[in-house]
Amino acid sequence: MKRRWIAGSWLVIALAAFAAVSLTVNRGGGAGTADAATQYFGPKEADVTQEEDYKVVHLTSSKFMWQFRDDQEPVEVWGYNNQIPGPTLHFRAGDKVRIYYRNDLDEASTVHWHGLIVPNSMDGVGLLTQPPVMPGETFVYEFDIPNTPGTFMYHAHMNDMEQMGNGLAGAFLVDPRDGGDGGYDQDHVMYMQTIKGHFLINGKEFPSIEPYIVKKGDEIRVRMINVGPVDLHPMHFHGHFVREISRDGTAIRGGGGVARVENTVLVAPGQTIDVAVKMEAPGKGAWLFHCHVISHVMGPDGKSLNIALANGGMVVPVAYSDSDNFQDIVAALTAAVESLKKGGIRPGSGDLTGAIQEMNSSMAGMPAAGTPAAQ
Ligand SMILES: [Cu+2]
Repeated sequence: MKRRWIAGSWLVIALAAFAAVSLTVNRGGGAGTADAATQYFGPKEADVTQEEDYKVVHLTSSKFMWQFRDDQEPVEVWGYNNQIPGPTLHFRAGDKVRIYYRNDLDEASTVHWHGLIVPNSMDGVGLLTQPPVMPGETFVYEFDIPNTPGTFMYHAHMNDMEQMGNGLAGAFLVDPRDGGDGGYDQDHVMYMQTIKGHFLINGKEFPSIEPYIVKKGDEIRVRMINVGPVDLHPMHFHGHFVREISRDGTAIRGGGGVARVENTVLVAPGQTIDVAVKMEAPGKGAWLFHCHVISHVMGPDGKSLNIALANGGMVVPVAYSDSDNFQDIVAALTAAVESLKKGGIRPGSGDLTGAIQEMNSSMAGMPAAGTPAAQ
């Protein structure tokens, strides 16, 4: 079941966050209030049931219609359980899992558990480690989750270019056996995929990608996963440095050195990189976390990112809900999103001037150029 992205959702999410913050403040004595357990943000997780000692999930591959942006017509994709990406599989190290895979495509397929070391017969390479799962058939995968907590993926492993290229993949997360996992304030899955010329994060392109709503001092984890069959994505975070904490599910230990700290993280196809980010941007405000291959921040009709000209692609807005001007930020972004949804703004057209005027009025309360932002 896909989440419905409603018009003005930026406003809804942002104001909900703002309300939550206000609520905390109003309670009084908020200082020292313990944070809730890590909040998880990402694609919908698979439903898990129990059979004997096994945790059980069901995956069904099929073709269905999917909207990359809520203001565009749905297009046909191939995926698992009628969602892009497929449901996130989320287990603990040591779990015994049983995955019923049913193939409702009109061609053979299999599923590969990418990055997890499983018995060879469960590795999911069609015609090499198992017979192809034919249309209408079900194959049962069973294996123990290895003791390697981290971020992984799963994907089809037959006719790969077409099957993965149309969407047959998902995220696979493994928590430590004791369930404890770093104590981050937020845990985000940033699942990158290209389908039919659309550059997607969590199955959507900007402006239908959910923003990160943070507070100063938060530490967030972002689990970056690149499932695209071809493209590399240098993910660039304005205003923040990130610290790599894991690659391909393997924790990066200090080892006397310093963990890689950078501003742009290159994620290759088939790779996962987890980063931790301390949210301490100067003046709080709103920042972009986006792919720096500029053609990946364009829609299929070739308009590249400028907040007024944005036309899609791999852009995650990040906004501090405790900014003094948070309501102005929300208004400006909402105006930008709404103006581009009217069919896109073309440079040189009257639309652009009008849209920029509209945004300028929304940004009236934001710091003027040259004004040092308050910390
Ligand atoms: Cu990219």
